Amino acid sequence: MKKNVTHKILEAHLVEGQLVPGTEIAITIDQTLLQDATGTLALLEFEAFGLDRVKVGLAAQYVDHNLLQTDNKNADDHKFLQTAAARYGIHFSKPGNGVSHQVHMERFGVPGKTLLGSDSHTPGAAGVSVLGIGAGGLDVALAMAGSPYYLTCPKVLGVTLTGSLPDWVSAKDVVLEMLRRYDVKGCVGMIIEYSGPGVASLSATDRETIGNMGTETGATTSIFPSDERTREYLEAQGRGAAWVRLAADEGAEYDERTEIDLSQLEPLIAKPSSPGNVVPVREVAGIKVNQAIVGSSVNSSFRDLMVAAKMLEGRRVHAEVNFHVNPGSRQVIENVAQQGGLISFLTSGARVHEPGCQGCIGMGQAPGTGEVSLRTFPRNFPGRSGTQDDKVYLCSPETATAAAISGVITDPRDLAQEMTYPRIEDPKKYIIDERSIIFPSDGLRETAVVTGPNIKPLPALDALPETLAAEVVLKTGDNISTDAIMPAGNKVLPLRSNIEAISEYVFSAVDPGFAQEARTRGTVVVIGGVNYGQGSSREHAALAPRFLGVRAKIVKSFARIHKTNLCNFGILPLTFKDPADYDKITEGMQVVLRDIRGRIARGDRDIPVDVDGKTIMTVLDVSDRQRQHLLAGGTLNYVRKQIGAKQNS
Ligand code: MIC
Repeated sequence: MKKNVTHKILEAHLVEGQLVPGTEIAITIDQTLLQDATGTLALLEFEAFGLDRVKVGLAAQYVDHNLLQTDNKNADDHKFLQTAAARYGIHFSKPGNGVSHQVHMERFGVPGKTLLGSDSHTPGAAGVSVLGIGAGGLDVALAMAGSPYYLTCPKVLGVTLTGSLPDWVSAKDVVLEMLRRYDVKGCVGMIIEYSGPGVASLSATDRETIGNMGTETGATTSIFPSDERTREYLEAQGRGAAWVRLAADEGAEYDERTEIDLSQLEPLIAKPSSPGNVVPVREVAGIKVNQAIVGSSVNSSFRDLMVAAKMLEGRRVHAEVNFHVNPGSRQVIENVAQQGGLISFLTSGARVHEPGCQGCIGMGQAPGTGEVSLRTFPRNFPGRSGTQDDKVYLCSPETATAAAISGVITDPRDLAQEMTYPRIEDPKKYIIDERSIIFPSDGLRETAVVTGPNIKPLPALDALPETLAAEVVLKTGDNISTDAIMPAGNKVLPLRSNIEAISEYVFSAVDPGFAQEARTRGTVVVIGGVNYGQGSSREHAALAPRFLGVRAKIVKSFARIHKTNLCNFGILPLTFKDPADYDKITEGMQVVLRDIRGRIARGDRDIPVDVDGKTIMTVLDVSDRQRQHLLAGGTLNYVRKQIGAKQNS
C-alpha cells in the first residue's frame, strides 16, 4: 500500500492497535521534552514511579516559561528541575537558553522520530520532520519511564502546497490560512501532513512555525517530509549526520485533502480573541497599535527576527508603539547579532528580551487598558496577555513590524514603496554554543534533588465511588480554553508545583467564586459547550479542579489533550448524547450518576445522568485502559498499584 509520511512514522512506532482512525493505538516515544511550567509536576510524577533513571532515548528539560523571578518560587523550581534532571539523566537547558520548541529543533530533533512534550506546541518539531505531540505532564512522565504513549489514531489531512510565497507573506500566513479554513476545532482527531511542490520553498523554521501553530486547529500534530531543506538545516546545525529522507509514496492516500497555493496567499491576521478569528490584514488596516511583539513560542527563529531587524534598519519604532523582541533561543540572538540584527533592534528603539516565552504566557508584556497589541504568538485567548478585555491580534513578523513602524495595523505589502522586501537567507552554518545545556552524565547521578518550600507533594486522589452525587457549580459556553480553566500569568505560574495554592485560581477569570463554591459543595460537575479545554497541555487544568472536588465534566465536545488529562486525574469526561440537553441544565442543579463504577467497569458507553430528577443520556468515549484509570481515581493511582503488584509478585 502507498503510504503517507504520518503512517510511515506511526507504523514504525506502533506497539498496540491498528491504524484505524478513532481507535486507541500506542506508539513508542523516542524523545521527551518538558518545559518548566509543566515540568515540575511531571517530574514529581516521574519520581512517584520510583525509577533510578529515565528510560527513553533522549529526555530534555527546558526552562523557558517561568523566567520572571519576583520571589523565591520560580528560582526554587528551576533548582528542582536542574537537580532532578541531573539525578535522572535528563538534558537540562538553563533559563535564558531558549524556548523548548526552538532549542529542541536546533540541537536534538531527528527526522522520523517521535517526540512527546508537555507543551501543546511540541508539534513545531515538524520543522525537522519529527512527529511531535503535545501531552499532559503525566503522559510525558510515563514516556520517560519507558511506557508507550496512547492516543486515538488520527485521520490524516493531506495539504498539498503549490507555488511559493510572495514578498511580505510568510509561514505564519500559511498557518493562519489553515486557521481561517478550519478554525480552532476543525482538525481535532487529525494529523496535518504537508506535501507537494510548494514544500521545498519553505525552510525548516518556516515549517516549525506551521507545525507549532497548527495546534490551534485542534490537530494532534503536523508533519512535513524530510528533504533537502531539512538536510540543509541540520547541516547548518552541525548535525547533518542525523538527516534521513522521508517522503510520502507517490499516490499515497489521505483521509481528507486540501490544497494551498502559496503564491495566492496574502498577509493574514487573527483578531481578538481567538486564533481562528482570521481575516486579511487589509480588512483591519488603520487601527491604532500600542504594542507589537516578534518572537516567543513561535516565529522566534533567526529568519523571523532578521526580517524584523532588516525592516527596522535605519528606521525608528513609532513613538506610540512599544516594540518587543523575544528571541527563540540564545543561538538565534547570537546569530542575529553576528549579522547586525541586534544593532538594528537597539538603534530602532526595540525592547530586546532574554530568549523565552515571555508575554506569550503572560509573564510580563501585558498591554495597557484598551490598548491594541500585535503579536506573532500562537494564542490570543481572552485575558491571556494578563490584561482584562485585551485586544490581542496574531500575525507574522512582517505585519507586526510594519505596525511598529507606522503605528497602525498595516498590510506589510504597503511598505513596498519605501523598502524592498528583505528575503532572509538562513546561515549556512549557525554559530553553535551548547554550553547552556547540561548533558546527562554518570558523574551527575548522585546529585541530590533540591525541593524548595513551594514544591508540595502530589495530592492524594480517592477512587471513583459507586454512585456520584454532585452539584453543577459552573456552566460554560463553547471553546473554553485551559487558560480560562486554569489561568497562567506571572501571579499564578509560580504556583504550578503547589496544587493546593494554584487551585484557588481555577476558573478565576470566568467565575471568581468558583474555588470557594466548589469546596463548599464537595463534589462538583462542570457543564461546557463544544471544544471544551482547547489550548494548552497544562494538566493543572484537570488536577486543580479535581483537587477542589470536580468529578465529572459534561460538555458538547472535548479538545484532545484536555480530555486525556481529565482521565489521567480521574474526572469523567462525558459528552451530551443529545446536545440539546445542554440547555436543560443550569448552575445549582443536583446531578446523580448511579452505579457509575459498575457502568464504567462493564464498559458502558451510554451513561445516564439524573439531573434534578429527570434523566439525560451522556456518552463516555474512552478506552478500556482509561476506564481502569478512572475507576482508580486517576492514572497515577492505577500505575502505582501496578508497580506495587509487580514488586509483590
Ligand atoms: C501555552 O502556550 O499555552 C503554554 C504555556 O506553552 C502551554 C503550557 C503550559 O500551560 O505550561 C501549552 O501550550 O501547553
